[in-house]
Amino acid sequence: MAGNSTQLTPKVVTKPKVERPRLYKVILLNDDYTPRDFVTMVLKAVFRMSEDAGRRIMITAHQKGSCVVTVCPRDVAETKAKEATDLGKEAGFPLMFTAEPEE
Ligand code: TYC
Repeated sequence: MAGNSTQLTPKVVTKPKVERPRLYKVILLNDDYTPRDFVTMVLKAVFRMSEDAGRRIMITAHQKGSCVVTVCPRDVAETKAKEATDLGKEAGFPLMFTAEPEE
């Protein structure tokens, strides 16, 4: 037989680990000053929600202190949280959205 045609089977097969990018939650925080209709309007404008969905999230934050608005990649979460917070600031309200990693 010409050459060495022995087939070697590797003993250890390493499976490449593909890490999923971590997702971030955008959280709406309650305050005592921002009007309810304004909060709902911001949710509709920034997070493309229906009136109904926006109102339900606003009421949940109002009653419980905070509410998860959406879960998405970090850059989107941070950009939207800032956009939404800035709309409140421009109108003179202390409306606050934060972005934090999911567990
Ligand atoms: N608590 C506010 C009020 O009574 C309304 C409000 C709801 C503000 C949710 C912020 O995230 C919020 N006018």
